[in-house]
Amino acid sequence: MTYMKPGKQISPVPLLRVRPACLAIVAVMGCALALPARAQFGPPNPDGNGDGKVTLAEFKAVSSTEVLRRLDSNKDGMMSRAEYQVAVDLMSRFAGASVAKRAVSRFADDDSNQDGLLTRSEMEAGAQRRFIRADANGDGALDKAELKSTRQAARQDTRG
Ligand SMILES: [Ca+2]
Ligand SMILES: [Ca+2]
Ligand SMILES: [Ca+2]
Repeated sequence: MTYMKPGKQISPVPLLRVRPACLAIVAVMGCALALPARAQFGPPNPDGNGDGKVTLAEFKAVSSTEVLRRLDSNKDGMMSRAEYQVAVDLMSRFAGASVAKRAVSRFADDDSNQDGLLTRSEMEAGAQRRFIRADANGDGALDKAELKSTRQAARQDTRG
């Protein structure tokens, strides 16, 4: 386990104050669907076509393409720990230390080759694992009930 200290905040990022906060949450999609703060920050809606269900494609899109678009500051197509830390700091501020800590461990989980960079495919693989876990009835889409239990599970998770 390589937790960074989520409570320790680096310098504020005024220009990025609100939008990365949304993104931050999207970056940890399991929690993302989960946070009450979601409405407050207005992150991208994972339900791309607005039909009330989130498909794997929609889920992957917000978890990789959208995350990279906002957090990949040096535009190398990968998210480094430092780039991610911006989001983690915001999460720590807006959503609490336990959510931020969870986000840090999620980065480590998704970084399969442990090189401190998340590639698009690592992010998508992580999103897919979380999606499959959340899709209780295995119909390939997350409906409201499934999103709700994911949310509850994430809360349980952040409590410990
Ligand atoms: Ca990058
Ligand atoms: Ca990696
Ligand atoms: Ca389902």
